[in-house]
Amino acid sequence: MEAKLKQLQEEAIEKIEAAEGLKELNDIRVAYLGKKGPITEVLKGMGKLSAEERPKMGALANEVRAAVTERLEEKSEKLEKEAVNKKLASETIDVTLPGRPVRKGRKHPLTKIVEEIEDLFIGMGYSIAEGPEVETDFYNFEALNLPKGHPARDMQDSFYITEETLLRTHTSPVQARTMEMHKGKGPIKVICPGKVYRRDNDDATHSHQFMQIEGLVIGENIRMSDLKGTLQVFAKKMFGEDREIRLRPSFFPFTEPSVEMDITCKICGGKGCSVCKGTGWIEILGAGMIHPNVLEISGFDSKKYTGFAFGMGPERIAMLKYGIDDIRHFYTDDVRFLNQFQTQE
Ligand code: FA5
Repeated sequence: MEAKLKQLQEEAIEKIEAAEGLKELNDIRVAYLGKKGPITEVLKGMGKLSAEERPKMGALANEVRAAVTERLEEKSEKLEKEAVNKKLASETIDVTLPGRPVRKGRKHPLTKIVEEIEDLFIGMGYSIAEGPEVETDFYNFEALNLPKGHPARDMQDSFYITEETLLRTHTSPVQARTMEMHKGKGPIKVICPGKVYRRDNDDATHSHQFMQIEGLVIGENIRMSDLKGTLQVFAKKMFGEDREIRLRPSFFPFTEPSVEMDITCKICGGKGCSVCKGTGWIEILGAGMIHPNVLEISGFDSKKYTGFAFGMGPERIAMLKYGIDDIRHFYTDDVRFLNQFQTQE
């Protein structure tokens, strides 16, 4: 029996040494140490032994079990370590490989134009003011000298939400809100960029949703010449030093006098062509000196304070600057159009 046990030990250890995987090792454990294994079988014959030999054999059997178990554990640890090392080696990252290019989004041409205009005015000491797109009738019209029923309301076809609220038709309500916030005290020097909405039919130069940038300056002794000088600086910085401006009389209920500003046509240099409809000039914005009624409605003393305001459409400005022939390109997300602006960050 002793020889048999020793032989089983050698046999099991040989197999353990030769084992190549954890599963194989487990099979060996079950085969040799399990209830139906050969060691247990041998021990079952202990009953036939003498009382002296029985404890000796029992101790030997335990030694064999312990030796096999120890080897199994050692080998299992070794195989586990090897498996981990193999996995680590296979998952090593080669940091010298070139990375995959990430496709970067770019700013929309309209965003770029708005930011360019903002920067230009910030450079002249303006700050930025914003207001809600869903506006009250009061700020959109009444505070701007356009009481209910005023015929000039027809100049801006509106999307009404309720009797008293609408999608703002221009950025001028931000003027009114800013003035109200200043509680009758100047100076004020802001520009107000944002989206506006009108029930205009979409065509090459009109959109039912578009952007505007409003300018507002209030102080003591602000004159028409300040407005003209400001607009001249803006036009030359935006379109080039060689461009001239002209102011034409116009009408807005919130400014008096009111003007529209034209710049010389880039295509013909002022001689007249199809783009400027033969006039040599292209209209860019509306402006004027703030009407005393508007100053008073917003709490400013119109004897002490004067001011000017202007409102422009960045889409139209971008169209002129980049030679874009249809305003709808800004809103149809055609990447062939958008990609043309990728170099100008
Ligand atoms: C106004 O909206 C005035 N609030 C501007 C103003 C402000 C005047 C302060 C005086 C003092 P007007 O309706 O002309 O004015 O619009 C201003 C600019 O918005 C236009 O010059 C044009 O560039 C742009 N615009 C008007 N309607 C549309 C439209 N449907 N689609 C695209 N741009 C438009």
